[in-house]
Amino acid sequence: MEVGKLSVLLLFVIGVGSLEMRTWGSGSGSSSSVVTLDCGIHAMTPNTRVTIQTPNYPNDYDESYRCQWEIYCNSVENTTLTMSCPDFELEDSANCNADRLIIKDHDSRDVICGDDNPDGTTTVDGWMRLTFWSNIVQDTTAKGFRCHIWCHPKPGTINLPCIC
Ligand SMILES: *[C@@H]1O[C@H](CO)[C@@H](O)[C@H](O)[C@H]1NC(C)=O
Ligand SMILES: [Ca+2]
Repeated sequence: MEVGKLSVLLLFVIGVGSLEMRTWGSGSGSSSSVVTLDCGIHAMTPNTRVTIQTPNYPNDYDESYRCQWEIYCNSVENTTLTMSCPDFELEDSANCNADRLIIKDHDSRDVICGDDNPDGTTTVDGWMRLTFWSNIVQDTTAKGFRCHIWCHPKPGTINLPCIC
């Protein structure tokens, strides 16, 4: 894809994301006042944080649910992302074959479940992709998670303003 088309697509996704966020914030009557990211692609800047959580949190998440969050911090090469998760509880299973969270950065890929809290996980640069997946078996869900993701500048680097 051409860079121009890609940035238009990115802006569109970010635009739709923030629109839905506002709709949720005003209409859902949720007990939580925390603004959380919708599934999709999100851009952020150094020294800020975003929050993701499972649907219905702190009540149990749904069966057969998938959500992927792709997060970019500008500039990607001069930043890292660190997860801070006050709460993490997924259905536990061998090899996380049931419900799982997949955490991917440009260096590695981790699959976690149960109470294997990813708190403190730090990426190699300012990009990560988180995929939450609950299985279709009509049985176990759990409370799920809420995680904050902080973007920090790498020491000794300069973060140029985002050109997007
Ligand atoms: C990253 O940091 C280096 C070193 O400070 C700087 O020269 C470079 O321009 C920065 N790159 C971006 C894209 O911000
Ligand atoms: Ca399950």
